[in-house]
Amino acid sequence: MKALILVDLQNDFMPGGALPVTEGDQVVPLANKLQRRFDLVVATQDWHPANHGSFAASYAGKKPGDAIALNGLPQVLWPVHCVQNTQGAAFHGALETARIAQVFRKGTDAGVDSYSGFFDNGRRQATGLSDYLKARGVEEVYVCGLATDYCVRFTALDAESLGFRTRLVADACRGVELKPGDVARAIEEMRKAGVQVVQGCAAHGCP
Ligand code: VGL
Ligand code: ZN
Repeated sequence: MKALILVDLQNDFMPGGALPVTEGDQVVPLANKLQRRFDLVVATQDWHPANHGSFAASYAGKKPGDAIALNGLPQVLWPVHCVQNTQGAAFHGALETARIAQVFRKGTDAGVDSYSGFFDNGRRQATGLSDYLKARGVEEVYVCGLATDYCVRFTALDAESLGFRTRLVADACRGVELKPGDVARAIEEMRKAGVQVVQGCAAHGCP
């Protein structure tokens, strides 16, 4: 059994959003096409309280891109994004949601960020995604979405370490690229960890 994991296809990560990923919207049509090839589709949703500790605005004198320690973990500070129940946290309007069996929300604890769809960054709290997939007999996962160098990367690395055969659909992802080369380094890191990098456009066509 294989499942597709759609990572953070939310308005705030799209061009014009609060934490825009270049060409983030361009992966949505391919994400829709990919869904039709899977019996099980799940999605993650970055879902922060308004005072989240990953927001630069939560600290006097800090700006997005600054690095701090958040309860002992290294933390890059971000613009305020994906605040619970806001339009920025909603899925992109063109994303087909009818076949998404379950949405896993993350980043809900103000004291710890959560890039992976499986665990918070301290790996203390699970979202339930692993148990959900294992209960349904999933052995293989395909990961796509935003952002390649953050949430996609940590979701794929955790999937692999949890024992799922893990595929990254590279052309159905885009990255933040805070530093030039971050996306290429993230893909190499995933590959070295055992994630197989595949392309979706060749088989499914891209607009
Ligand atoms: C993400 C930065 C902060 C992501 C989420 O979805 O990759 N990046 N929160
Ligand atoms: Zn976030």
